[in-house]
Amino acid sequence: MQPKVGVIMGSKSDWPTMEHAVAMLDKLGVSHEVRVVSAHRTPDLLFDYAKTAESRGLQVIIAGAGGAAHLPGMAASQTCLPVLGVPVESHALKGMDSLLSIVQMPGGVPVATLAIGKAGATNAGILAAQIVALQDPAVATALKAFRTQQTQTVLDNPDPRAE
Ligand code: RP5
Repeated sequence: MQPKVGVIMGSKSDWPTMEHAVAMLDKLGVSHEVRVVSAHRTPDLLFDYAKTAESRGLQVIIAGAGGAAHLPGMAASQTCLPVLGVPVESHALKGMDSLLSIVQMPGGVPVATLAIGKAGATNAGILAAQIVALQDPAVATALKAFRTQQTQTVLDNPDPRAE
């Protein structure tokens, strides 16, 4: 199926975080592709990927990176597609460096920045599905079912001490 979401990350070492975004896309039935694209190790590949994303049928890009995390911002500079940035938790600064690198875009080239780590990657997958759902009724239905089930799970388990 033609991918609607592109999931890119700066390094293979980002995968344990970014796999949570992909898991949500799988769960919600959103077609996607996954690539390692590094802003500083493969800059030409990054430019080519972002420049051709829209013409290849992508509707959203999820970009995860850690440290001096310029991947989401550089991707956003080369496309008008929405770019969702996931700050990957770094060893030295626990992802604060990644978060600030991604969130502090100068006005004019936005990156929608998620939380650090697993929660951010999970929410990036859900948010990408919400964007795709604007034009895809099957994904909209899957999203509503996911939210309903999530609510029901909390309501069904009111006692935090229960196994
Ligand atoms: C960034 O540098 C990547 O996104 C990764 O989070 C970080 C470390 O990369 P590796 O040295 O593990 O390849 O570009």
